[in-house]
Amino acid sequence: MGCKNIILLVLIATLITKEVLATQHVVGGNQGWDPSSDFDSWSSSQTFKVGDQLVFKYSSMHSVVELGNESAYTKCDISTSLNSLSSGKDVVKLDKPGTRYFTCGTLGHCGQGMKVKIKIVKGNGSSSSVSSPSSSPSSSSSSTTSGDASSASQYFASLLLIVTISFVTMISLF
Ligand SMILES: [Cu+2]
Repeated sequence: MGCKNIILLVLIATLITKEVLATQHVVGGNQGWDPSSDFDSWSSSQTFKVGDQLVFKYSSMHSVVELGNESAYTKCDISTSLNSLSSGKDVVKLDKPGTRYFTCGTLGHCGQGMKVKIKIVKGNGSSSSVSSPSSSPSSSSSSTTSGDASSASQYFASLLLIVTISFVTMISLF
């Protein structure tokens, strides 16, 4: 077996793994977490699944504040914040379906449009019946609980990759 075939196989395995594994969504795309980004059109261009991650990249003049509900989001009411981040490169795990609201903690930035609404759907196996808004997502904070289904598929994907790579390595040796 030639070297090219091995590279090809590893490439395919990597692609499969990427498909199954969680996606990282860089909030705002290339411009990142910045007032110049159009977050509404950015978020509507993405599909957020349970197990995916949001990545907020920004300069020190900004921060990330998670808001508890739609009305706080609409009114830019930061007093109800659930969580606040300020590292400049924050990763937020989307651990369950529902809607989450994020804005910038810097005075005035929310009003300038620096806010984003994230609708999270159940991952894997395009299940169309996802309980959308209605129920007020009051409690949605950290990322301690990992969705069983998504972590199982992640485990399977990693296993698949390891098996494929070792298989290819063995073939190339003999
Ligand atoms: Cu800001």
